[in-house]
Amino acid sequence: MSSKIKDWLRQDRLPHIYCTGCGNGTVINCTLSAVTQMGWEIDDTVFVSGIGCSSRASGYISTDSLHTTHGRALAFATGVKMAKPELNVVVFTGDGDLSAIGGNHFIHACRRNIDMTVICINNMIYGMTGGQGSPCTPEGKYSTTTPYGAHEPAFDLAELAAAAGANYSARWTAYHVKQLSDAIKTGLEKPGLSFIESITQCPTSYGRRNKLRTASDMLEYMRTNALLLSKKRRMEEIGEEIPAERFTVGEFVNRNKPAMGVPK
Ligand SMILES: Cc1ncc(C[n+]2csc(CCOP(=O)(O)OP(=O)(O)O)c2C)c(N)n1
Ligand code: SF4
Repeated sequence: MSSKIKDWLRQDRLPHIYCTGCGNGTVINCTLSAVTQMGWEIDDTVFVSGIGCSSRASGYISTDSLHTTHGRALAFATGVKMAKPELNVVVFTGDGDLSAIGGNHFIHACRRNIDMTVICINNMIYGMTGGQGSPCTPEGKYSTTTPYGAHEPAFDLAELAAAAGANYSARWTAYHVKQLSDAIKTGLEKPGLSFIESITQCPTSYGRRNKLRTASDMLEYMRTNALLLSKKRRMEEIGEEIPAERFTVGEFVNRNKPAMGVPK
């Protein structure tokens, strides 16, 4: 870790609460790598999050930060941006925080295209509260509330952000460290709402119920099943069947529509 990234970490909050093998640290590291490349100042940057393991991330960063109520990170972040557009606003959120209790805020923050970067750590589960199914639990997968396998189709958050109006939307995983850091940096540079989703391992609440007990099992799962968006589109064109287990990664949208909260 470069000393510049260390400067952005709140050393007095360590050790962190995360379980052994949790992927949240990787996403924090990718984010701070992108932030330091931007040359941003700590005093000009605010991190906002809701509630959940992933949302604890804002507390480990040495900027001013808001660890808010469950599902309301984007509402608080919108308030910060509207009051002080000159600040850089970055949001950490979980799949439950963002797309279950916070789903409506997500859609409307994208529709308004508010100038912030939203990083969703999607571990496909409610991690902090013991492994309940979330709107992102893939069909057929096990959780404490889907003991026979999830029956409902999962949300595709990156597609949702693009459809709702965000200027930038990308999905990678905690295995794709370089691509994830680059996508976050593109998001930080982009005026308007940037959404970056990272599929991330939670061996404790998701892995152990889905035959992926260790972090390396889960990283191997991501490596094998991530399908580049461009490749998926080619497969669809030629009518090739896409196995249910596979999920798309890449850039879903990158455009420059008018945005709210962009500093003048
Ligand atoms: C209004 C409200 N409802 C429920 C909770 C309990 N709660 C805390 S964290 C959490 C789920 C977190 O899941 P997710 O956002 O996916 O984050 P993760 O812990 O998986 O990173 C829930 C339901 C709460 N704190 N507040
Ligand atoms: S429960 Fe899952 S997401 Fe939460 S700290 Fe443990 S491994 Fe990470």
